[in-house]
Amino acid sequence: MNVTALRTERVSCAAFSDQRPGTSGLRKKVTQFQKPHYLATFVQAIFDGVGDLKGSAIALGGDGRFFNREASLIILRMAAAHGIARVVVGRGGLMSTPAVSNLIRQRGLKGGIILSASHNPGGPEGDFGIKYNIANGGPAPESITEAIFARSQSITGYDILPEVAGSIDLDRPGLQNLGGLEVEIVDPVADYATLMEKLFDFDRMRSWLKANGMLFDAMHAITGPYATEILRNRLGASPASLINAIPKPDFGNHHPDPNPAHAEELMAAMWTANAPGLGAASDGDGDRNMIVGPKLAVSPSDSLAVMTANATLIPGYARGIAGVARSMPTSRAADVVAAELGIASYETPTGWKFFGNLLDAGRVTLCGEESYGTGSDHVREKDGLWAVLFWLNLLAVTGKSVPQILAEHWRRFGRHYYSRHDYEAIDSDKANAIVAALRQRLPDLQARGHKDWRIEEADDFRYQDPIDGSVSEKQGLRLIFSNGGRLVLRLSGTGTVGATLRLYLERFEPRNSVLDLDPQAALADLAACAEDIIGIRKGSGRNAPDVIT
Ligand code: VG1
Ligand code: CO
Repeated sequence: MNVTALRTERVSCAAFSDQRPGTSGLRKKVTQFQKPHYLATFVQAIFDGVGDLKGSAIALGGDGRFFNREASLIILRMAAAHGIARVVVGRGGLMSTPAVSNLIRQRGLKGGIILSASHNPGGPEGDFGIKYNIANGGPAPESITEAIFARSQSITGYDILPEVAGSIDLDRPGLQNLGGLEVEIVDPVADYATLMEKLFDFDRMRSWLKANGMLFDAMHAITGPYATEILRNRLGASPASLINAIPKPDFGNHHPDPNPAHAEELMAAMWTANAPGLGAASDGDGDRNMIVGPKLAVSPSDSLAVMTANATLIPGYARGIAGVARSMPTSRAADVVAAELGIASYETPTGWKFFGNLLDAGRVTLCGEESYGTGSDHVREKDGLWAVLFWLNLLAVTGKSVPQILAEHWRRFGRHYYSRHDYEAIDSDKANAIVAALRQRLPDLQARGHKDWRIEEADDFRYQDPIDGSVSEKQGLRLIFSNGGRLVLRLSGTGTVGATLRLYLERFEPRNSVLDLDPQAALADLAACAEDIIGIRKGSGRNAPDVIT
């Protein structure tokens, strides 16, 4: 090969002002990422911002959405130009977020790049995203994402191996060379499936599945091949128990978001008379999960609490768990369990990156978010299929149904009625004004309220990481009521159009009170109170939330 052709090319271009990573990486419309130099400048900012990647080995995988393949090839050419030694890539450029986390950890890689906008819609008109994970397998902490952003703002160009210098076949397993860079294409599923077999009792789960059946909705996203290997091949689930299991670049035109609003097909099936014992779904990149029983959708906050209470029944956690962490807006159901079990509990800002230090330090074993995310110290990301297998294992060892497990849990610990109301893609100025107005009024809100609802505390959540001491301010406005209720308001950091306001509502009922209400009915008073105090509808001009979960 011509030696000059291998020489890297320096492309000069201007910085883009909108490359600050949000809750989970940089997410924009595909059309934005397709603009000349847009992806490349951000990748260069990652390489420069992270700092010491030259000569190291990293992972690369994506959720298969539109632009995944093109982006993978650009990143490989840039990795070669930057002097990275090896990139381990999922076949086809595909790998779920938890599997990338596992790959980084198992292979001792320096870090990894994940191409995903997670639950956001895909396709040419949809969203794309990119994020960097560090050597522990978890999302880069704010210190690193801020360094990446700072670099993106001063960038004047990037280095890339010219296309004529060679190419990579993303579908061919094994080692290939690209201008001195070793590219190793691996099976995205095998190692992850092996890890799952170590944590769970596959024999009992197999028998349970045979008797009770399940329905898993992969939402045309990345978990299709994982579910096929684990649920069908290794656990013997019937072919009919997997739906939407073929990944598509546009997710079949659906929102790959596992919640009752978006997983319609699954919900309909679980509300029929002959519903299987377990229903479940996961999101675009495979880190979220929804658990559904016959005619009952498990609230993610309850799911975390149930897992915490029952962890020792699962082989991987039989020796007990160190503690549990939840993001601030997640209901406090897990805290009640932790207190009863005498284990530690932590409250962190929204986003998995805040759990990393607690997991690394061995302070917690389980973590969860209200946004259909649960995970453990087996990786450093939330993990959709892991959560489904956890529940499957729990059902198999207890012999109880999902509704029974929930009812017994509430009778033991009380129930946190919980809901999130999302007002999506509203005008950014209006959204910011609503948040700013509430923030300003926080000191005056003490003792204000509505009927039985009296505010006891009102603050702007500030988190100090107990391990490294780093501080994160303005992580959500909290109104805590004297009757144990709570309202939280925050702006989403994953949307790509306008601003999305999230209102989180929570009300606690002790063990001996009414535990079987419909959550929306149970929270109707609090919702009225929220409108009274915060005035989202008035301020945004919307009559109702776009999505209620
Ligand atoms: C949302 C969720 C948050 C989650 C994040 C990434 O963030 O609320 O809990 O960690 O998405 O999940 P936000 O800022 O829009 O509220 V995923 O599966 O989209 O990577
Ligand atoms: Co996700």
